[in-house]
Amino acid sequence: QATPPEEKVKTLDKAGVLHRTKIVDKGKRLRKKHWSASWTVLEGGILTFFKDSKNSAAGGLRQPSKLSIPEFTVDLKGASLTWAPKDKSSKKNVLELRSRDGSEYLIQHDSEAIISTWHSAIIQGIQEMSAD
Ligand code: I3S
Repeated sequence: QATPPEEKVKTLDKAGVLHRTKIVDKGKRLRKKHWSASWTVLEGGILTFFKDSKNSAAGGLRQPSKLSIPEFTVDLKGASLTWAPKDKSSKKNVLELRSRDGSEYLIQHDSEAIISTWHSAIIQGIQEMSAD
């Protein structure tokens, strides 16, 4: 008797305003860091950083605008996440996300509690997307 297929585990969804900067684009280190506070959404194993906007920096946890345009989308399948080493940034609470295509992002929030929930959620997303 065949066992029923396992139900797909839902990725933990999360959204909020984070500071982020892309530092490597597909293996190529970018010359300049551009930190910005932007609306960030984790949904279905994809992390989306929306374009910086006045609204996203000031709007707290509300979605800033229907017109927000994604700037970077990171497929968490095959990605890895670590706490960034001190030489990557002088800021506190910085996460380093590496995507499978060789891009790297730094993600930061002044609140250790908030960055920790993002750390857990992204790790969970990576595990779910990368499971067989
Ligand atoms: O890796 P860097 O160059 O020290 O990154 C800093 C710069 O991006 C800096 O911009 P200016 O070069 O325009 O000053 C930013 O203001 C800093 O925040 C960056 O360093 P941290 O340590 O904050 O990631």
